[in-house]
Amino acid sequence: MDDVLAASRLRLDRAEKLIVQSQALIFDVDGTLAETEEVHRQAFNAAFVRAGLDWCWGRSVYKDLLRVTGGKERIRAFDRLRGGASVLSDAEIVELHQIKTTVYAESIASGGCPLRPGVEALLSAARTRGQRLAIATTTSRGNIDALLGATLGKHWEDWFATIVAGDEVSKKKPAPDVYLEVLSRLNLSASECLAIEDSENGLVAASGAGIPVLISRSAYFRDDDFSAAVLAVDDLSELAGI
Ligand code: XBP
Ligand code: MG
Repeated sequence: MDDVLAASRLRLDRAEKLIVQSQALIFDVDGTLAETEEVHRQAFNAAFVRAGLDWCWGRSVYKDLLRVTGGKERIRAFDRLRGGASVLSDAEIVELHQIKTTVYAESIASGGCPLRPGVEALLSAARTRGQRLAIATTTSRGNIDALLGATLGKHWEDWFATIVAGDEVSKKKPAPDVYLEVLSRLNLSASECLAIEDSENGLVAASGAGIPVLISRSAYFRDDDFSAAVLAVDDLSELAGI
């Protein structure tokens, strides 16, 4: 028991050092900054209705589908999973995803999803310490704008040194591309940064780029394997004392 306590104390100490001493904190968006995945799921379902498809993703199906990162890729994976011939062409997937993005962004912009506990406090504390902030996400650029405009205000972009969204890199998470692009734009090495993520896909992506990872567990990814993370917390308010 003493060994377990000592090990968790060590993890917490390392996480605290990384939070305070890193040159930059790099944040995932979905699940990390806000519990957005339910809003995404409902937006997908609304888009299916508008497109005349008889698809409906319940929570359990969506949990499995979340293994596929990116909305367009998720739609394509579901279409293939159903067996038989694919219903949708690439162009139709892009169109369907555009409807989903509009529904999602409208819902988020109307204040439908607050930041998770401890998020704004960590962002503000990092700015006060002179650390740079960045975003490395799979989601579309307009969705980040909708979420952070509604929560941090219209000057939210001033908070971040750089923002890299899913369609700006060739491979989405769990590939490391989005994190490698952030490092290159920040002109920092991986060990000078800390990534804050909520999913195993995100952990693999950031770790693949060599960046240490702090996990803030979210609703859909609570049971993922986070053993490679520096620390996993239930939400960032657990670190409020730092
Ligand atoms: C988030 C995602 C996103 C959203 C949908 O992954 O996988 O695809 O579910 O966003 P992460 P889009 O948090 O690891 O970045 O529909 O805009 O692609
Ligand atoms: Mg996430």
